[in-house]
Amino acid sequence: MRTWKYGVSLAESSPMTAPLPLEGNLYENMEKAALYGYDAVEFHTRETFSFDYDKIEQMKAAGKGGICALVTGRLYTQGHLSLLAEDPAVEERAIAGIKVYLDKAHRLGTDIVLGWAKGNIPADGDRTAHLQRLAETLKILDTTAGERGVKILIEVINHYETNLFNTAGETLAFLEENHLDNCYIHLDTYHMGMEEGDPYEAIRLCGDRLGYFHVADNSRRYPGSGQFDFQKILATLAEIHYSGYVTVECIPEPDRDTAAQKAIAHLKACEPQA
Ligand code: LER
Ligand code: MN
Repeated sequence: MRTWKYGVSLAESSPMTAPLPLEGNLYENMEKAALYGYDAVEFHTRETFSFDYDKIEQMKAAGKGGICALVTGRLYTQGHLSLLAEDPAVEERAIAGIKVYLDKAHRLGTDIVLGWAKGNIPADGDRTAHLQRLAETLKILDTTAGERGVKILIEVINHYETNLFNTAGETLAFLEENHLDNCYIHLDTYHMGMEEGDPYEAIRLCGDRLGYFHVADNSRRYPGSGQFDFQKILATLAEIHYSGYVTVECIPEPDRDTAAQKAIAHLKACEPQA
């Protein structure tokens, strides 16, 4: 029987409006997540965060969870850096920042999520030229990721939040055309609900290029609180032999602990039998 790997999102500090169920100290939350039945936490942090690598190793060995991904979004939201920045000095600092995440992910034995930190194409910008520049930048990072044995998980995000990589098809074509072999697709049920005509076909389209998967229900509250069919979603992931993490990234309502606990209970109840 296949085993599912579940993660839950965490930041040291996060408002109740953000879709991160857990908040606070990394190590305490790794332990809490493990207690709730998760295999790991996804950590949203700055590239400067100082990890206690020995402690994390000890916790992993003791079955007290691990880290399933480092999320780079704060490089953009707090550091105001992005790979598509118009100012070359800002772009350089963004590349350097992502390389620091890659180094840390390598030491932790995990992967990195690249979403907002890729940036946006300016409203009056030449789309083809910007995509070409992003491809060249990602090629550099793809090489570093390969050397570190780390995957770059490129999140497909709805068009209200970003103006590129809004669908699985668009993102897959970009990765394939540019031979970005260490970059993988990261889908999120919340964004798929807005952008994909058929979310199950989107999963099938990604196939073995699907590297990571976020789950929230249609209102972005915990899976099981709304209309999405998680039995069918997990069955489709099983169909493509997806072996990565299924990570809960949902609004912490009615409260953080209830959201995290109800989410995993629902996902486990939806796992395909046999
Ligand atoms: C991040 O994983 C995400 O899904 C974005 O919508 C930012 O919240
Ligand atoms: Mn997401």
